[in-house]
Amino acid sequence: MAEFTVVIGNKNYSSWSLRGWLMARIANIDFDEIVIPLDRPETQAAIRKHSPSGRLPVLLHRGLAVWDSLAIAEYLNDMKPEAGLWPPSAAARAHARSISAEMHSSFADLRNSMPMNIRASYPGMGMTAGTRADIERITSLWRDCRKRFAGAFQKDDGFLFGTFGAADAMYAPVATRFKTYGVTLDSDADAYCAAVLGHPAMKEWIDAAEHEPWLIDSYELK
Ligand SMILES: N[C@@H](CCC(=O)N[C@@H](CS)C(=O)NCC(=O)O)C(=O)O
Repeated sequence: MAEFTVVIGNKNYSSWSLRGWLMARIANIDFDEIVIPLDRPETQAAIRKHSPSGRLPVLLHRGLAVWDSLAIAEYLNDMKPEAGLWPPSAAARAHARSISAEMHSSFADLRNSMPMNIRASYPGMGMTAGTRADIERITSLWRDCRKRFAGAFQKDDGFLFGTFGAADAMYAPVATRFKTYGVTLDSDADAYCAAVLGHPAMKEWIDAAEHEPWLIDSYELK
């Protein structure tokens, strides 16, 4: 049994689970994974065995439960400060935490109109005025980040602060949504999404999502 456990929902549909799981991968911890299929009669009881909020993801470590994606990022950063979940300068860390908190608390139109569904292809669907405004804000904050911070550190692998970190994990489900819904992007946003979707941990998650047996009818657009 590994020292850590990450409890998640369906890899195809659960965007918050993807964020928490990526944080664990970035922290380079050895972890067991428990997948609880969402939207079933037994789902809530199964989640509440691990997570007091009734929400996933939750990270379990030595009798401690850490629920919520951002709390998981901070706990893993405490446990593994050398992993680079957050960037190396205070200014960049403040910026990374600001955009991560913004993702956590905003973009309801994008989230509601374009729910994460990795294996689906719904080009043109879900585009409302509100979704368009969310996409503009997100792509402009990505551009600003790359311009100000990506080249400032030792390595630039195409991510927001150079190397793949917690802020990228927070926006990773947005990159999958842009693919699912065929959102046309400028070249900067397109290159950033390609970097995210091409990261080995993302490729592993996407492959698992594509092979998951569960279909949640209410999450599929008609
Ligand atoms: N703010 C939370 C959101 C977690 C969340 O909403 N998770 C959803 C799955 S994506 C959930 O657990 N839903 C419970 C259910 O469907 O019963 C976080 O950042 O982790």
